[in-house]
Amino acid sequence: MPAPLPSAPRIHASVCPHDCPSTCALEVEIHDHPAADGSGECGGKRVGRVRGAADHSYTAGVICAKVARYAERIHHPDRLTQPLRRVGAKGSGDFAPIGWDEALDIVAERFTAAEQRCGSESVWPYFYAGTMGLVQRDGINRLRHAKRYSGFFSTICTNPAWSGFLAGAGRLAGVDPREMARSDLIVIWGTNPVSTQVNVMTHATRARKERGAKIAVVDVYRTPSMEQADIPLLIRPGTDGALACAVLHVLFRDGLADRAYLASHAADAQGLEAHLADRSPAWAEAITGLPAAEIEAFARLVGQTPRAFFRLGYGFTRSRNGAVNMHAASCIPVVSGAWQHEGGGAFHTNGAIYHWNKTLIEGLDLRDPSVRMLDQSRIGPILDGDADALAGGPPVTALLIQNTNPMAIAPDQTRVRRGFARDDLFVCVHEQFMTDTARMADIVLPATMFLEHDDLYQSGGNQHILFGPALLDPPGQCRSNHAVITALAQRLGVDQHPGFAMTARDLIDATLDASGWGRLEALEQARFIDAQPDFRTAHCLDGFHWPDGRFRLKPDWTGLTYPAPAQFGPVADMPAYPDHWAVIEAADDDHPFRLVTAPARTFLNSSFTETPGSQARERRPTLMIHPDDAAGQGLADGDRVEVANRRGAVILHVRLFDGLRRGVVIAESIWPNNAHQGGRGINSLTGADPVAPFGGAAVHDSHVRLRRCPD
Ligand SMILES: Nc1nc2c(c(=O)[nH]1)N[C@H]1C(S)=C(S)[C@@H](COP(=O)(O)OP(=O)(O)OC[C@H]3O[C@@H](n4cnc5c(=O)[nH]c(N)nc54)[C@H](O)[C@@H]3O)O[C@H]1N2
Ligand SMILES: Nc1nc2c(c(=O)[nH]1)N[C@H]1C(S)=C(S)[C@@H](COP(=O)(O)OP(=O)(O)OC[C@H]3O[C@@H](n4cnc5c(=O)[nH]c(N)nc54)[C@H](O)[C@@H]3O)O[C@H]1N2
Ligand code: SF4
Ligand SMILES: [Mo]
Repeated sequence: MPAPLPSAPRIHASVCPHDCPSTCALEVEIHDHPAADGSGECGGKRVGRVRGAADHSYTAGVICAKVARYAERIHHPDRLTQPLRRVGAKGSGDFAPIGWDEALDIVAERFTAAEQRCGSESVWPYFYAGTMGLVQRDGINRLRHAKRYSGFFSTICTNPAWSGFLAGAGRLAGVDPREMARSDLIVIWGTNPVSTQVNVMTHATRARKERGAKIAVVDVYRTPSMEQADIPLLIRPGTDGALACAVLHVLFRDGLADRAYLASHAADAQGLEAHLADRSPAWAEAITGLPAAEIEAFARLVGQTPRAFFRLGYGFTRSRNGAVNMHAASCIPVVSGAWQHEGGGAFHTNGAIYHWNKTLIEGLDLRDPSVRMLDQSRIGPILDGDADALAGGPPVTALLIQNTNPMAIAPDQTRVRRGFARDDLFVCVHEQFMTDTARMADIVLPATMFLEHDDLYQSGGNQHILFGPALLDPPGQCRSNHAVITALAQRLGVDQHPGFAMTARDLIDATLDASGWGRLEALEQARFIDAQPDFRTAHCLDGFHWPDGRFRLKPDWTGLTYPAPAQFGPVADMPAYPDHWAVIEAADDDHPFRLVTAPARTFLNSSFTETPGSQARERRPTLMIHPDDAAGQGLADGDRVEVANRRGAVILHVRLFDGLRRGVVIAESIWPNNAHQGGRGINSLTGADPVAPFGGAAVHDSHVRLRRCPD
């Protein structure tokens, strides 16, 4: 008897939970699946197609291919569905199923034992943005504050970018990104939106179609975004400060600086002009590799286009001079005066517009500021016992990990591995898949996916607040992060905080209310809140976010106090004005190449590396190299090559590619370790030394040498 056809799918509103600035509003098809026994009964609900919401003004019906295929991920046969206990050696992958109660009891016992031995700071809750939902991502902080466990400086992604933007504008907000559609020049700087946040292209290409706008892309290789650009600006990694200085030089030199605007809206314009006198396009050509004539032409177009929109990404800040480069680029639309015009100005992120009160979610009322904070990016040195990275406190002997995969994505993997392999370290990983990190755990707990739990989302790359409801029963025994945190708080005797007694829904409702965004019911009805500030505010017409309202062309780096309470790295050496700060890991005789580990189009960090659609597209870990460089190294297309520096070595396959400057190589990332021959992943090559002024990982700033592997 043929199996009955699935019933017609129902469409439900949801939100993409992944770590992507777009935070797309989704429409998810869900249908009844026939039972496997052929009885004609319903065998559970399944996800069908996932689309972008057409009536959401930023998503505008468009999402990326990897999320459109989400059925592959949520119904993946390799999903973790039961708690596991390690029975073999660390990292062996030998686990046996156990019950939830037993698993949670073990975790609570081991955390208590760690605390009794070396104090509460020896336990480190370690989490990141695998889900961007405020309840499921940040609730772990409530447990941390209640128990006075070590704090978590989340540096890895945003700190160089945010501090660079803040140093000038004073606030993490910018012009409405939908205004790109009303621009005449869109400068996509150090981001590859075709791969990493597709909706930027929706609005930028609309401007091109409707107004004849030009699109410029600044990157270090010919990305899919640069392929679509009218003005490709191909530079060497870590040299954006030099490009920005030369553009500013031309603006001042050629009478294209808006001096009236500078007089009312900026500080230190005269000092900047004098400083730039010898930062000419020829000077910048020598540093960036971009011909001076191309810099001149771009600078003149910027100076002559009032509606010039600078979409500043993260990629160009993942270098040791990243904060300086972000600040330098952000000075351009100030000096040209573009900020005053509709369709002009700058946008990096909208983090500041949401004014959340997260006291209930994070237990901020329990926070003790004297408890030590540990730097996310330095997990390698921290687990490896580095006294400086441990901030003078006890060793970390217990980890609780949610929403992140540090055994693949954190820099300085040689030390990360050594740390995770320690016999005296207890590790609990709450995950959806058996990731590289879960494989190193003592206890693995199975986690829900976004369609299986309730959560609240904000968009960094646009201006919306959205609710993502639980639409499906979780497979097997999966539990949400909120459920795990609450169960651990009970076992550890710290569940008095009201946040532990509430459901995720109640936490969302109360947080919306406390933050001035109304109640959950209203959000559910409306599906999303457009939180865009008005035009005057967004364009800083009445001033930037400093007491005197003036954009800081000469930033006070040591005076910044956000995004972290403490500064790291060589802050005192940061240049006073925009400049090329030569702290990058320059090529040398032993390491003639500079490596950038840009994102792969159908992976999201290390997520989606498990889905067949993404694996088929990305094929295998690859090194893109200029054909002339390859010839010089005796490398041919398809050869295996060992890429190495003092931190480690990785084996990749060569792909000849002429869309980059000589001496630059690209490895689109982040593959699981075991996808590489030898089991070493790309972050074996990247450094964990902190980026000034607030830490971060310079994952696009490594020098390497190449050696052809014998056949
Ligand atoms: N498909 C996909 N989408 C993603 C991700 C992913 O891994 N894959 N990651 C997500 C996350 S966590 C984030 S934070 C965002 C980040 O998204 P982006 O802001 O786009 O930042 P990156 O992904 O680091 O890099 C973007 C581009 O920066 C370029 N780049 C590197 N160094 C330099 C430089 O020195 N100068 C210039 N001008 N360009 C440089 C890289 O070549 C790359 O093309 O994307 C999110 N979206
Ligand atoms: N070489 C190199 N390294 C990089 C980067 C780079 O460009 N190059 N990019 C850096 C950047 S920008 C970032 S943000 C980091 C990101 O690195 P990660 O934070 O590790 O991001 P993902 O690899 O996406 O891992 C998220 C994990 O969370 C899990 N997860 C998702 N939702 C949930 C949930 O609800 N509950 C639980 N318990 N787990 C969940 C997923 O299964 C996934 O394994 O990587 C950084 N590392
Ligand atoms: S573009 Fe980003 S936010 Fe949108 S569906 Fe893809 S990963 Fe999610
Ligand atoms: Mo990120």
